[in-house]
Amino acid sequence: MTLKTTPLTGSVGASVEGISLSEPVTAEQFEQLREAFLRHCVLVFRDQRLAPAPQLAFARLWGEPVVPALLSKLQLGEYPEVIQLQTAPKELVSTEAWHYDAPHTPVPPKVTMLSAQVIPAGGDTMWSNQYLAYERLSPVMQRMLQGLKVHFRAVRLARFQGVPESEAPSAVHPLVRTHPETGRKALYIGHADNVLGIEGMTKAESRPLLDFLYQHSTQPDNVYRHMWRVGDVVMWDNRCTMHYAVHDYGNQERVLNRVTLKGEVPA
Ligand SMILES: O=C(O)CCC(=O)C(=O)O
Ligand SMILES: [Fe+2]
Repeated sequence: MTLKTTPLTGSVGASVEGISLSEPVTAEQFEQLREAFLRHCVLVFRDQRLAPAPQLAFARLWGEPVVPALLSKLQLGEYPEVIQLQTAPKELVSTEAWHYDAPHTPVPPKVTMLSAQVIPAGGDTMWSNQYLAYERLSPVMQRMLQGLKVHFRAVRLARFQGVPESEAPSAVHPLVRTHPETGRKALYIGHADNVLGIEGMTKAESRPLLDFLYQHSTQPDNVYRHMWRVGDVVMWDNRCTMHYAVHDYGNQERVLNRVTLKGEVPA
């Protein structure tokens, strides 16, 4: 089988055919996958039906699996590094908002990988390209943002888990981060609930700027929207994309197994 990569939009995402992720991946295949991953930021593999053990094995090729703190309740018994996402009430879910995974931690994960088990009608996931979000700003705005630091707090996740907001973990990271492997700059932001402000600025100064950057990042021409099928595996680069889980499926069943990989301190 030869591996074939096809872009899914002009901005972000590619689908990969000609590989079975439950079988050993050769060094040559991995190099092709790595190159595609760094270029397209999101990789889609259809018809994989990947069980937890092979999902973990494939994930380990890319890095070290981590168990995110506030999600430990969702661990799969036998595989604590695999979290199972299941249908939760729309009012509660933290993921129906554009976000990076865990920017409220000192070392956010670099990769997230989902393996679709049960898919309703709907329940799409969207990704934005945060390199392009940065590159499409004017040079003057780009310069203004250099050196700014953003204060993230896991407010939505805390609500979902029933933890008091004041106890939600928080962290400060650069607003413009440089990808450690590609050297490209990306906008590091998130939904207003989770992004408290910019260090040294008043709320009145930072809020309109952060709101503009959020809107700017998530324009339709910067987004790939994935319509899930059972068996899909999707992995994304959590250093240069935000994502948004659309909750339009009421209480229909939706189950995805998720692995995240240890990242680097954003710089
Ligand atoms: O449910 C989804 O489609 C994505 C959920 C999410 O935000 C994540 O797994 O990080
Ligand atoms: Fe997420």
